[in-house]
This record gives sequence, structure tokens and C-alpha cells, in this order.
Amino acid sequence: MSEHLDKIKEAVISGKHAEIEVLVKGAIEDKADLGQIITDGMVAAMDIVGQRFAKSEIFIPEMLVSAVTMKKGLEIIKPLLKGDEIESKGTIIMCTVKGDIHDIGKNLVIMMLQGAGFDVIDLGVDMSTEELAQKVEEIRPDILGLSALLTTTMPEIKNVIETLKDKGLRNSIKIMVGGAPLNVAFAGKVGADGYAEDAAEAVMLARSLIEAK
Ligand code: B1M
Repeated sequence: MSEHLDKIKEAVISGKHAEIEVLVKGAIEDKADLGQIITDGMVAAMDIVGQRFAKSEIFIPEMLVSAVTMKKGLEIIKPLLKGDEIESKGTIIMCTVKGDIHDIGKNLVIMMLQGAGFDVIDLGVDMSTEELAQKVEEIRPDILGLSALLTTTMPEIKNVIETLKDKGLRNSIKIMVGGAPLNVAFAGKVGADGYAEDAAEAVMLARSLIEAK
């Protein structure tokens, strides 16, 4: 089984986007665990891509092709994670904050939340705070999920929360945050209701936030 995972990991690292579909399908046919394909195959690959970028061994075009390859791989897994529950567990708005276009993690979190029975409204990336506040007012979700991957966009999370407070919208929703540079302490400091390290934790957190409402 690890042979499948190694090949998937290598394909994402090298940006072999034409091959990823066959590799992921092959792993699924051989009954590989979906969580392992994602975590030990594709997420592990992106970690290596990030390290190589940080050391200037690769540049943005290569990082982008790896991202496209991972997205293609996730698209194959997505339908298999869909939950068959009829009753919604709650409504969640998700986006990346202003200035941040990293959406792979957000998309993965959305896939897992949908699989767990939540209705997720994906507002995409680089979301302006004003527009986001309007959406919260219009949709009145149970939870707002904010993702940030850059240290420079982390402060936007605080901006969003302060804007929602100013507009009298903060107390009617729960706010969860996530993204590689964030942590529990940061979430507490900016006034979020919770932080999740990965997609599996995000599902557990969303469940507990709904229970606490
Ligand atoms: Co960029 N990038 N990038 N990048 N990129 C990072 C984040 C970086 C760490 C790379 C590095 O230097 N090692 C670095 C940030 C450094 C810093 O902030 N200190 C960086 C940089 C610098 C940049 C640019 C500034 C580069 C430049 O232009 N000079 C630029 C900024 C663009 C922008 O946003 N304005 C940029 C651009 C890009 C690409 C467009 C090329 C591409 C993104 C493509 C895309 O997403 N559509 C890209 C990529 C691919 C990466 C890395 C390599 C991989 C990110 C990823 O997809 N990881 C990344 C390095 C790294 O993270 N290892 C890097 C896989 C994904 C599954 O994990 O997103 O962490 P992650 O999501 C996880 C958890 O964080 C959590 O759950 C997810 C699933 O387990 N999570 C949540 C995430 N959101 C959550 C929300 C929740 C709960 C949990 O609740 C709401």
C-alpha cells in the first residue's frame, strides 16, 4: 500500500498532473485508506514542496503545478467523502481572508465538513471583509470558518472579527479559524471561538461549536 502513497506523493511533488488521476484511482481500487491518501500522500508532498520553496530550490511556477496536481487528486476523492445524511448538521461559511489565495487546505476542510453532514457555503479566496460581513448578515450561518496561510494575512482574521462586532453580527455566530501559521493562542487572542490544526480537527471543532450554540 505504501507504494501507492509514495507514487502519489512523488507525483504531487513533481507536479505530474497528467498522472495523478490514474495513481489515485489505482490506490482507491486497491482499497487504500482515503485519509492516508490525503495525509500521507498529498499533504505530505505539499510540505516538501513548501520546504523546497523556502530554500529557493523551486519557485512559484513549480509550487503552482504541485497545487494543481493535488487539487486534481482531491477531486477524485471528493465524491467518496460525501455523507449520505439527510439532515444538515448546520450551515458554515468558509473562505480565505483578504490577500490570501491559498485554497487547497480550505477546500480539503470543506470536503471533510460536507462529508460530516454540514452545509458549507464556499466564498472562495481573498474575501473582502465588507463583502464577508454582508454575506454573514444575509446567510446567518451557524459558523464562519476563516483560513489564512500567510503570516501577512493573519491580521485579517482580527479585522473580520472586529468588523462583525461593529456591525452587531459577532454574537449570533461561532467563528473557527485555521491555517498553517495559526495556533490556539492566536485564535484566543483575536477572539475566535476555536482553532483547528487540520481538516479532521475542523470537523470535531465544528461539531462542538454547534453543540455549544
Ligand atoms: Co504559497 N506560501 N505563496 N503558494 N504556499 C506558503 C504558505 C509558504 C509557507 C511557503 C514557504 O515559504 N515555505 C509561504 C508563506 C510564508 C509565510 O507566510 N511566512 C508562502 C508564500 C511566501 C507565498 C507567496 C507570498 C509567494 C510569492 O508570491 N512570493 C504567494 C502568496 C499568494 C497569496 O496568497 N497572496 C504564494 C503563492 C502560492 C501558490 C499560488 C503558488 C500556491 C497556492 C495554490 C493554491 O492554494 N491554490 C502556494 C502553495 C501551494 C504553498 C504551499 C507550498 C502549500 C500550501 C498547501 O496547499 N498545503 C505552502 C507551504 C506549506 O504550507 N507547506 C506555501 C497543503 C494544505 C492541505 O495544507 O493549507 O496548511 P494547509 O491546510 C491544512 C491546515 O492548515 C488546516 O487544515 C488543512 C487541511 O489539513 N486548515 C484549516 C487550513 N485552513 C483551515 C481552516 C479551518 C480549519 C483548518 O477552519 C476554518
